[in-house]
Amino acid sequence: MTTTNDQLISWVDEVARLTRPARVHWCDGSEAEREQLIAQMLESGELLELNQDTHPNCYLHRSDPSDVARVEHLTFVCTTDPEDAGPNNHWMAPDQAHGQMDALFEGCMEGRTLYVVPYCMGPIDSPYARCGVEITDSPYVVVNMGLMTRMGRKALARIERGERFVRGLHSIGELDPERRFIMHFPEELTIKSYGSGYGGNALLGKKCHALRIASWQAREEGWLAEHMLIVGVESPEGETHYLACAFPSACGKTNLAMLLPPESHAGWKIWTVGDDIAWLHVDGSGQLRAINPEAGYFGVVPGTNAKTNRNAFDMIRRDAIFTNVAVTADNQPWWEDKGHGDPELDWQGRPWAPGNGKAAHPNSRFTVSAQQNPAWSPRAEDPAGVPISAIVFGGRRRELAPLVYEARDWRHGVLVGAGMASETTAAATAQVGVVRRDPMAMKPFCGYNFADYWSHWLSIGERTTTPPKVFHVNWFRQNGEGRFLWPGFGENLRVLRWIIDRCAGRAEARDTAIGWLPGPTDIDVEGLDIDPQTLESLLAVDAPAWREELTQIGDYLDGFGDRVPEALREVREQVLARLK
Ligand code: OXD
Ligand code: MN
Repeated sequence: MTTTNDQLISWVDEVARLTRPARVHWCDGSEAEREQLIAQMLESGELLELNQDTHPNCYLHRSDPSDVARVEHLTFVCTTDPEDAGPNNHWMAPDQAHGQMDALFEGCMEGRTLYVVPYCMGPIDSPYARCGVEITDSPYVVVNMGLMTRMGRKALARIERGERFVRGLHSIGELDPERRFIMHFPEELTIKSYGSGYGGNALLGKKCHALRIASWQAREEGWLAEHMLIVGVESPEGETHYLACAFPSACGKTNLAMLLPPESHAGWKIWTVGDDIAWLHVDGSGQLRAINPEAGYFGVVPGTNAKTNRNAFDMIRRDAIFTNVAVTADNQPWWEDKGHGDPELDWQGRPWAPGNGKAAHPNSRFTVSAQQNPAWSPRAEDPAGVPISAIVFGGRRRELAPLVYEARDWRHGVLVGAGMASETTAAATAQVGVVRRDPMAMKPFCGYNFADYWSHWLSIGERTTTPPKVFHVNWFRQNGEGRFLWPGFGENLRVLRWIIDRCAGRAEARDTAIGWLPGPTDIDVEGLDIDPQTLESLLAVDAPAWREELTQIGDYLDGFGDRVPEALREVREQVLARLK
């Protein structure tokens, strides 16, 4: 297979001259190709077979121990004007970055195969979808891209019809942390990633394209690329609302997207459209709609069990790739809180010893096709996407943020998103558990200046006939002893119901300084083991602490200087005034 697209041919030729691979393979995305790649990786040891009786077609990949998460400190946005990348990104001048990267890429594929991976982000027939081509020397990346995107012939056909495509060049290089960089050139729709095989750094369709480059493209074209799950909630009466929810990495997006209604909620159904990324467009009638650009899930494994996420637990029993989990004596995948079995070998393949830390890496992952999810929504293939009733922001906050509150209007909602903060997790290599500002859960992913991004958000609201309501949730409140106040998981449906009822004009709320909050009887807690004081603390607004928070948000916004939209500063002052 090759192509009729001259631009693509000349780019592949140019890369091949630089990287000097032993051979070039154009990926067609076929089953035969996938089988051949898996056979080759089993032979080389890049993949290990898991117990095929209990986990048919499941494989384990053990990454280099230094290469287990995204590397934000090595991730750059390279724009001509540094102000366009903004204080939220590491910046390098495009010429310098190209020079530095091309020096790394020179000859790096000697003796290896160069794979050309055409892919489409979004339903293949959707006008909202966008294409890219990733060149990589990693068969693990190819197989994962095959699960995570619409990869191969059909994507290439779109590109051959003349569509612009994002160019992503990737090599695992020497997997040396000293020679590792993830560079984005949004003005050229180009990505260069060297020295890592980890999902967010190497599966370029995901964070690099569908968020960093796409957010830039989205601003130019008038839409939004967001770090959001998309979930459909269907009532027993058959009314379905779709919510787009932004949470930072490893804060339960996958769990919420495929939530299993608790027994108390017989007749309710949850439909997963997406678990990580949403592309949002205002349609011709002024309705906000969302597509999931991805076709698979790259989810955090530890903590997944029959109670926390039965759908995910079932879906990763076959045709899944596991990265950095432990294995049992009979070669089944194992992770902390799996609920049964014992580890025999840890994620590095060493005999399991408690002194060596967790058996599965805290950021160990599964990759599976979205269609394996029992809650998968066929609307995920709808070229027009799904209509969005509400935007939900959320963080991991031990204190302060109540279980749920509603912003007064779209402008206030943009401030709620811009002021988000969350405790850091193992999804990135840095300290875990420290609270940091993570606006719209996009801190690691916005491909341009946050100040311009907030202006763009404000303008999207203006283009809708009725902007969706905006909410903030926090499943992670703790008491003084570190015990979670809210049961979370399936029970989160109770909060989603209040959100939906607010959208439909059916639910009560009380007016507070920070927005609309449910009163203690507005959320259905029947059958939950939760005492009135706990509920009260979950729904309380601590005015002095919020004043401090709003002051910190003000300082944070000031860090972005004059480009911060005036409307955002005004709403912040209004909220602060109400707190006084
Ligand atoms: C992810 C992440 O992998 O956010 O989705 O890190
Ligand atoms: Mn994510």
